[in-house]
Amino acid sequence: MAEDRVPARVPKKIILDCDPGHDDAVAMLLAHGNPDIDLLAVTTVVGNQTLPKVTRNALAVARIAGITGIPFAAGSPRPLLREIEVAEDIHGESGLDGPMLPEPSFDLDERHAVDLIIDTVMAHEPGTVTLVPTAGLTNIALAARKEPRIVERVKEVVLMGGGVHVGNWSPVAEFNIVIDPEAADIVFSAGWDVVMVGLDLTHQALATPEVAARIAAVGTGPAAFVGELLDFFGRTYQDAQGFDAPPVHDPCAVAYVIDPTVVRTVQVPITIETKGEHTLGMTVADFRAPAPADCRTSAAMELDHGRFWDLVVDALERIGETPDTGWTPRAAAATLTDPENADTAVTPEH
Ligand code: PIR
Ligand code: CA
Repeated sequence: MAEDRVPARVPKKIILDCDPGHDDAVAMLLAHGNPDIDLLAVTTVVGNQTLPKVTRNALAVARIAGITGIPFAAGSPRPLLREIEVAEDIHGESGLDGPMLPEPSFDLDERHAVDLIIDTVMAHEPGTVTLVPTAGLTNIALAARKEPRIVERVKEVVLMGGGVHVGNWSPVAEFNIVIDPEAADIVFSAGWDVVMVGLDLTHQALATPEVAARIAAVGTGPAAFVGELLDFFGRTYQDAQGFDAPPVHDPCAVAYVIDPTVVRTVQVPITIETKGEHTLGMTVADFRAPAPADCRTSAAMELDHGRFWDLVVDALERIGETPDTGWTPRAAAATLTDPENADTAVTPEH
């Protein structure tokens, strides 16, 4: 039959380097639930919160999402040169405030994230592994310096960070770039292909009330968890930046890997400002002329909002209910615990 001759779609192999982080958690769920992604490893780096906090959060999200059988490793506890700067106003004291978080159900890989990234890239065929950083670029820069052969071997780097016409941590700089501008400089100038999924794009990925309703309608534990994440994220984004609906940045990078037609990109030379007094961490995009033929950087400019959220909802539907999440929805917890303990994770007794 004709169908037999249709080649099976080969899932795209990715390493997610993150700092969960509400939107990082959604990126993990999308990568795990989408059949066109083969999630090889998850690595963490200081960013939205300290390294121990974001690493714990990554393991908690893994348990809720039912991610097992792949390595998770902790990476750099501070930027290359700068002091640590966390995004507590947006992500809270834990880095993932809002839902209660279960204890992790498996241990970290013993390797440093930088070594896990290098080992994973070198263990796969050249041109098959995509790096998806959704945090400061410290681990990725260190990996490129420690084992320069990964620069040629990686398929491309699809990162959430930066922006062409917009900042969020300063008027012109985005958090993931400005917290470690030297690392960003190394990554953008290394010579591999870099797709900058920046704020121009991610500020279109708004979790509107309609989106929240679609996620709630999935009706599973992991979907309810995303609902609680977005509730908290929506409130802090309203308070801190006056957004009516929160922009869910990090899954946009994963969505681009799944289906590049969901995102319109333009090839443009991009350099990182590492010295500016008012412009530190700016991703300087040169639109004066068409990009030269050897330009290896591009910027994401336009999102298909409907198809992006279709991908997220579809991933949650495929994940379905997960066994042993150790997670209790807030609404259920309120009836199971007395208010004094409302902030401690509880496992209901059946
Ligand atoms: C989001 C982040 C940091 C600060 C703010 N204000 C909002 C985190 C997200 O996890 C995302 O990766 C990126 N950094 C967006 O700037
Ligand atoms: Ca992030």
